[in-house]
Amino acid sequence: MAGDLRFLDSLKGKRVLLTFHSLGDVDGVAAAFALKHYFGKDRAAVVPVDRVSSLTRNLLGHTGFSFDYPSSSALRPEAYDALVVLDCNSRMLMGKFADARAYAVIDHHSAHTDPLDSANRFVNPSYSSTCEIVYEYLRERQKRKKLDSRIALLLAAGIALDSANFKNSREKTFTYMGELLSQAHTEYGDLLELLDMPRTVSQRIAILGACQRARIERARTGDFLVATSRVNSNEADGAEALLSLGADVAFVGYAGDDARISARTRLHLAHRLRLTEIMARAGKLLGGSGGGHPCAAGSTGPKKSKLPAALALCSKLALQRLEQ
Ligand SMILES: [Mn+2]
Repeated sequence: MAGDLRFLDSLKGKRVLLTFHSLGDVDGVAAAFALKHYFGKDRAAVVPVDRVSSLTRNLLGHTGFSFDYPSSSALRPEAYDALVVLDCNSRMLMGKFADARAYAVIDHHSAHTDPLDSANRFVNPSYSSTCEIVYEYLRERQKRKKLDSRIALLLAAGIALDSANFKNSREKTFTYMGELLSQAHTEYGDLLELLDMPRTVSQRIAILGACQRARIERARTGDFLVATSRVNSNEADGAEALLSLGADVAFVGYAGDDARISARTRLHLAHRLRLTEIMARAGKLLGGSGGGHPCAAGSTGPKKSKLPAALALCSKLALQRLEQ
């Protein structure tokens, strides 16, 4: 497979700028730091589009890495030879980089309807995570040379999180995790403990609010339940909570600076539901786009007033597909 990423080979020693989607998560950030170390940590740089998740900040603190620029606004793009976008293939999610010409886009999400302009592209949803793609490349290129233990820990964290603890995994994912844990000198249990962030009170309020306001619809055939709800923050946590409480599909909306919907479903319903396609249609209604994973997808757009209609569209499409 590393052959598919051979376009990265020429970047060694170059001034490479590495970035990832808006509201960066561990997977994108870890993949970026791993490649920065491989290309040459004095010349390559990592910059977030905007802020990153609190878990990501925790892990960076733990491993001692920091961004070369605090945000893309502090950046001088002319100082770099190539832009590499990780864990994202959507213009909508790239903020200031939306119109940049990237040297490469590397992602494990399904292809969005608003692709980034790039000379090279590796977008393959059969991988659990961008960290898995990047590790597969590095292990072939580095042969027996071990990774920096902190880089190995970050990559392992990215795989654990984006595979949803191996729910979205292939056999190879387990092999890679074993190799990474050994290079990180860490046991899996200790990794999970490191990634287990206690919920804040605002998260708990959002989750309970999502349950309180949930609208439950039952499919006319089968025993399927579709839940839709709205929250004032943490829509992804809300959707996950509804699923864990018994919904088969959950759509949770949020309207702040923009409108967002977070969607979740169970693995065995993923093919039937085609959640990423539902999110693409909802995203269009919101004036933006949508996509993601078969079991965890999202849409976002500027038209906040369309959020109720977009949520209604989501539940209608989900019910239709479950009743087929
Ligand atoms: Mn990812």
